[in-house]
Amino acid sequence: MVVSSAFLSSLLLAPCLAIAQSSTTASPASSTTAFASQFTLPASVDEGAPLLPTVNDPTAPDAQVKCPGYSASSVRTSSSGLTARLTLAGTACNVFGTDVQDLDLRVEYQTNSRLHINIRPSHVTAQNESWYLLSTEYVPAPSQESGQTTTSDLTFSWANTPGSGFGFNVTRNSTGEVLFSTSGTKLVFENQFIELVTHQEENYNLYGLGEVIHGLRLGNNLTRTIYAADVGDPIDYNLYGSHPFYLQTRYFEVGDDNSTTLVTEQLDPSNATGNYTSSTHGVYFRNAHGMEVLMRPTNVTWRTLGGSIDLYFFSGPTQPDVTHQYLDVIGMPALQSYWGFGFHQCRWGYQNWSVTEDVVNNYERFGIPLEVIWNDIDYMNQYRDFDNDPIRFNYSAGTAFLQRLHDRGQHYIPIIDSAIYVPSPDNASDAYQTFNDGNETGSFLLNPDGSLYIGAVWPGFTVFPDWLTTAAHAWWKNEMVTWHQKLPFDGAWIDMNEVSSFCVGSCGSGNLSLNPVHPPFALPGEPGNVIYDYPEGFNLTNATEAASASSASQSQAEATVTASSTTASVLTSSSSTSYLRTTPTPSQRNVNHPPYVINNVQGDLAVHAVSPNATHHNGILEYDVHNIWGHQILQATYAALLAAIPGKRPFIIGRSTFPSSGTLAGHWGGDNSAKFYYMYFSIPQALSFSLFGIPMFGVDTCGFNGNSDEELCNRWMQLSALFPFYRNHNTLSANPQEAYVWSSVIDATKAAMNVRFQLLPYLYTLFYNAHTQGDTVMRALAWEFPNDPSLADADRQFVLGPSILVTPVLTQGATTVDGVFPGLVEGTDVYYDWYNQTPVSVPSTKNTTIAAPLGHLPVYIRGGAVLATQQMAMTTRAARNTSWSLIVAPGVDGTASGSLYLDDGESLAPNATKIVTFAAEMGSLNVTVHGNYTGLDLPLANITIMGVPRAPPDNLVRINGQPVANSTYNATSMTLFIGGLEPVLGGKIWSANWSLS
Ligand code: MIG
Repeated sequence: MVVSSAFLSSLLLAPCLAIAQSSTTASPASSTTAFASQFTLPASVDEGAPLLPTVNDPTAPDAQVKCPGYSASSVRTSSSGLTARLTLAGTACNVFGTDVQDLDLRVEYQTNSRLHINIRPSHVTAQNESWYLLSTEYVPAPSQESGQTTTSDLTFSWANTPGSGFGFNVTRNSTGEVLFSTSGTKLVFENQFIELVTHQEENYNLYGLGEVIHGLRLGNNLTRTIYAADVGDPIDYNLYGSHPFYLQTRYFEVGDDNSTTLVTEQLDPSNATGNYTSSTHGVYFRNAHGMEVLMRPTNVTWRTLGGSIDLYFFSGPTQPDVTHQYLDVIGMPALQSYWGFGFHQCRWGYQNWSVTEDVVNNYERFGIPLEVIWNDIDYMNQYRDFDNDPIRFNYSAGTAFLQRLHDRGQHYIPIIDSAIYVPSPDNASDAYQTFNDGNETGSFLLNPDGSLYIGAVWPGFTVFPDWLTTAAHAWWKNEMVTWHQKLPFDGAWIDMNEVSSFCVGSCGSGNLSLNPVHPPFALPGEPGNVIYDYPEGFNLTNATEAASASSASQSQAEATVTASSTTASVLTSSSSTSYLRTTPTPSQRNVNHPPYVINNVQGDLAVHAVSPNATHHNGILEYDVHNIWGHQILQATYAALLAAIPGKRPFIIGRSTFPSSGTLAGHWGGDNSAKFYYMYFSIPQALSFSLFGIPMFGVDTCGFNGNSDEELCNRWMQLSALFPFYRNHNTLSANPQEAYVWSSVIDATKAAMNVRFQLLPYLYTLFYNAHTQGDTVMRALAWEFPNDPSLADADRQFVLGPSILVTPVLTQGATTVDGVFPGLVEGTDVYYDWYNQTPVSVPSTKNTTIAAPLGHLPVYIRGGAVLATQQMAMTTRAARNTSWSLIVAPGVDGTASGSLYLDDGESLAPNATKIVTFAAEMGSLNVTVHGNYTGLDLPLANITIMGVPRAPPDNLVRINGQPVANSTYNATSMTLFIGGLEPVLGGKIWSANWSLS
């Protein structure tokens, strides 16, 4: 193929791009789309300017030294808050932008527990000095609750301090703690840089600030860059989602005289033996710009590339309080459909309908429940959205397949990519109506000159929806509804919505006749891509396979030697590169290369993403709204699914998220690898998303990149079974890892699914509580046991709701796992082994070694719970038809309680619901029914009461006063098992109140 001169010249014009060799490739080795000979973009199209992140740049100016700060005047105080003018207190420093002379401060006591502070420029002096104030149309920003007076538990105070100027404190009145303090530091407010420095005590406990792959507790030596990025789960870097929210917990040791001392070290379980309390608060910085939070030993510094200071403070004083208060602002999590809690199987590389259906059939053949089968981009016609490949995934065969799935109570989810193919203007047969429809309605992002912004993703050169237009939302809805008429899918998997583009800038402009172009890198399995290795210990546990794998990778390595030597020379030559540093131009913004360089994982802001200068139809630059692109496609998709499937809760799993995304969608952890440490990271990532209001979370079980193996997949299929979103997903050309691939994994999966299915009514009730009250679903130990400072960084265990403790094996080769049973040694809590129902005996130390041979997931019921369970079945629809059981697990005081939410499991606004509450104390259980949903009024098969010290005398087990014939006591496990309930209770267990004594 001849390379167009327009394309070459566009490369030559780009100053920092070296021209790598261009090549044509035949159809990719294991790709499922057969292309004709195709132009491959050179790797250089995705290279940005060489940048040194400011946090790593020893020559960078220190704004705290150079800048004058502000001074407050015209302060007006009212019962509901305060307003003031902030004026630059000296000569402008212009360190990373142009200083703004006058700012407006507005403080609002919004509720008793919520304080809002906004600082923004007083007036816009020039168009190109503007700062984008995030519209409430896109991201909610509630104002004061009417009638709010000064009963707030938070107090805002301020002072003009000589030398530093205006600073403020936020104090919690009930505890007297200063929660947030900028006193004595300078406020810096420039058109491309805002800095707010806050004081912190030593060893502070901060959580959140996502999305990041990191331990749950963030520590005090971390720069949290927030800038939505398409990148495969690097540790400690910015990732897909943007969540500028943190939760902070302080622990206090209580002295004999009731005095309290702040705990400033991380305690381990053995030395946390005193008497402690804690308090927790939250801070949300509502800003969609590229951002950085510098966590340092005694301060936390916020920096953003624009916008306003829009801070919400939540007084807590407990984690559940803070989460409720935060979710009051950003919105409660969507209630998921019941079927969404079934098991999902996905992979990149199911080449056609019959391969896909084989997977479904294999699950059935091996007796493993499967709820949802997914297709990745393989199904698309040359990677075009809303367009199935006419041969491999044609609509009529697909519709018949989906009918078979739906008949069996199963579901189907396709991936939908964020970018839209632009057909070649030279080739009439390349026409693509989806593009035309969007283009005609002005639904796509533009260049500053008003032409289409054209990047590159899987299909070739692409455009990107402009979600700030109503046209784009209408167009997207129409596309989805039309496509749904051809193929009745059940939900949507939204990928690449950071929004990702494989080249810097509008690389397709002038080059469209080359379309469809191949991405500027090799796909998995194509020559030149990475060679997959295996998880840790594979050579020990799979010796024979390991030997053949190593010889295979040897020959693969020889085949790719050219590619890797190219990479090496690129690295060598870049070591001599000098960095691009830009300096502020008065009153102008450099959006592509801001003077302040955030530590973006991709370097240049335009690498592997739509460039900051891409322009919305209303004139707003992508620079100002980059982090909400991912959220807005979820909004559009939610509306579209509701139109396509009226009245049903939209099922959406999205990659890039922002505060409020949980009201629309769930999230998966992105491109992890088949490594034990990524299995560990799934826990802190999930717990962080609990704080972000996105409880529908799970990761690519068994690992995305790389080859999984039997041991890892065995452990991981078990662990993920206790996560809300349970999906196995794999990359293109990696070895298969469906649960039926290894016999031990089949057994382990069924064992863990058995637990999951029994707990589905409980999990669903937890989601109902999340949706209605803002409760979390997956919980950190620290949140459930707030007075134990040794749990501050506990993230190798978790609690599902309040009552299910999960202590997984996370390391290769282990047959035991160390974990804690919080409160057990102290005598405040008891636990029961899920499998044998026996109370856990009190260990001598808090950290306990638990037997966990391969195939066993340690799960415990925390005393104090009444759980209503159903049974495992091949689908959740079938499970909903099984009879009920009750588990009563008393706490140390002998009482237990619980609740159960019931509805049809799918209606957005169910016309009938039911809530059943359970209250047990020594010798009795009362069941109270509210509401009129009758769909799950099925028989009660049995009741298991745990921790019963001795057998009750004959005939003394009664229901509604009538003796129950069938009860057995097991002295070893101390359980009382009561069966034969149907004659007494009838076949409709939730139709009326009843009691057991
Ligand atoms: O960069 O659609 O995170 O789950 O399999 C690859 C192919 C694009 C990234 C997603 C991954 C998905 C893959 N996609």
